[in-house]
Amino acid sequence: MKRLLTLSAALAMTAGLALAEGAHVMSSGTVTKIDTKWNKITIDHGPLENLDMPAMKMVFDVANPAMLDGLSEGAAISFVADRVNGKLTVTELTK
Ligand SMILES: [Cu+2]
Repeated sequence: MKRLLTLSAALAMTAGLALAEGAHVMSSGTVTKIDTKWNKITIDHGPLENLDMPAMKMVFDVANPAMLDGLSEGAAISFVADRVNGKLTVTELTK
């Protein structure tokens, strides 16, 4: 019985980790504008679950200017957006 309890505790921990990982899920969008001078990107994005935001077109800061390298307007991307110092910022981006 004790072993069973230990196992269920381990399962509960795993579920908790899965939830935390879920908040990190990639969102999809289309790049509509790239601003390398101010390190901003405009994305026509689908719903952002972690930010509780519906689909829309909006401007984000980018966490790292290198994320804009090789990116072109009209590109379909997967990305993670989060609030960094109160600003909506793209923290991960893949083409
Ligand atoms: Cu938005």
